[in-house]
Amino acid sequence: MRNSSDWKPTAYRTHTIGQVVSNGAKIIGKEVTIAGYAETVRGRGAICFLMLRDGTGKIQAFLKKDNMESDIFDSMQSSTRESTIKVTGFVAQKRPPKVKEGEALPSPEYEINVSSGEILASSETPLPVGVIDDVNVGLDVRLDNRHLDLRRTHVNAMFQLRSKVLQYGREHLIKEGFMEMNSPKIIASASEGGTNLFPMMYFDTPAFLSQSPQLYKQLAVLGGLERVFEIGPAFRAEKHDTYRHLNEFISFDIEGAWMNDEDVMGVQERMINHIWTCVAQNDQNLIDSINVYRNSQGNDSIKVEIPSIPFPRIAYCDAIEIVKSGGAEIEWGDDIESHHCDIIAAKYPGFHFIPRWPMAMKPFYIHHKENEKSTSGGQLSRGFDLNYGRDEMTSGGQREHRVEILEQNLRNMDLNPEDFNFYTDGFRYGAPPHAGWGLGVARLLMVLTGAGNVREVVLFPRDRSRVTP
Ligand code: AMO
Repeated sequence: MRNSSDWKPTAYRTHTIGQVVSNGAKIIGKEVTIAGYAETVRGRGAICFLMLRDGTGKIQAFLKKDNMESDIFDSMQSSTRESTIKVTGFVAQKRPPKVKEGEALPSPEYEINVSSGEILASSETPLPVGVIDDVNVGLDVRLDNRHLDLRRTHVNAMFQLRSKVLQYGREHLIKEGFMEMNSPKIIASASEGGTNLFPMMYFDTPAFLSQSPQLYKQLAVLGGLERVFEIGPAFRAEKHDTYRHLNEFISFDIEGAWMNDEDVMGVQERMINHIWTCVAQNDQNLIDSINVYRNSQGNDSIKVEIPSIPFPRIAYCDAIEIVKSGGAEIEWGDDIESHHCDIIAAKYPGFHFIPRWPMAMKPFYIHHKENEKSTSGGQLSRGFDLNYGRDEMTSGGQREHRVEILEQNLRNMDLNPEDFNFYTDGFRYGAPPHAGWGLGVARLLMVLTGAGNVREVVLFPRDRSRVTP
């Protein structure tokens, strides 16, 4: 439940339910108007108890036919669960429960003695997804009815945590001198390879949905914005159907001038450490809500363990050796796949960086690693990943800032430099060395919340089989 101590009255309520619950002693006897969802409707004859819930708390509303217009009473008494209801009444202390002799009384609870009210919108029955009952429905049904699924306490807590993670991340980057930017989402050429693009028509011209803010965050830095970040959608027409891939995801990107790969890895680990520290300090109530649900399903509680920094760095070449010694088949130049990551994670269970990937495996904008080749003579790069367990969280690296090399990289990857003039032109008039990364927000949230699927932490996911709601 959200802390609403500073929320102002609105057209529909004088107080949030949270304000009444936490200030009951001060406002006892006072008339208030609150509004919420009818979680339960009980009582027969001339009395009725409504349990009302808003985003900030729950409170019992007590209705007596003698105290109000009888048709309003009747409509409230026959209202359906989850209908939205506004009531006006007096704050009263609930009768304390009976306790055994010698036992301390629990702290007082409050209720509303209702004098008038209104049903704002009735709920249909039955509910396709139970809000307080533990009805077993699959993820697909939940996503089809996300508007109701979200009313469940632990699901709501997940999305509050998501908002907090972005807030703490932003906060940290701003403190380190980064400023927020927005790049276009309709673009003319690919940044991350041409096969994953969603094509579209931009009036009479073919265009694409953006795969990444990559080229634009670099242009912003070349232009003198020095340190930028962006939290925005990226679209990939990948035919993956996994727990960690979506076709639209939120990418949390940074780019900084006068920085190399190691510098921006530092920014990333400090940011993640800050996010975890803030969640541990401020949001244990959200973690508790998630744990109540997890425990009810027979799962262990999650704990917010603040990752110490620096995170381990396992150079790509060493990672390959670890995987080999774990018995899996892999060669220098191969991708490190999930089952390989399991072997590495057995040794490095928390966040860990994998720097210095082979140049040939990285996009054209990545800078090569000077004076360092693999034992097999392959060119290394200043590109890195951040992993947790079997999942990649982030890719990043230092960027090539010399236009001749950049154009050669494009040609090496069978791309036409002319298609990238809008980008390479940015490098023709002096370019600072720079570096950055892109972090998948949903993947980070999976680590924090223990979710086993990115769809749990994305409000309205887009995958191969879902474009609604
Ligand atoms: P990359 O393509 O590795 O790098 O993406 C960065 C991070 O975004 C997340 N991610 C995804 N999340 C969900 N569904 C997907 N289909 C998906 N694809 C990627 C991952 C990944 O690590 N321009 C570079 C970043 C940079 O160098 O600054 C880029 O986009 O967590």
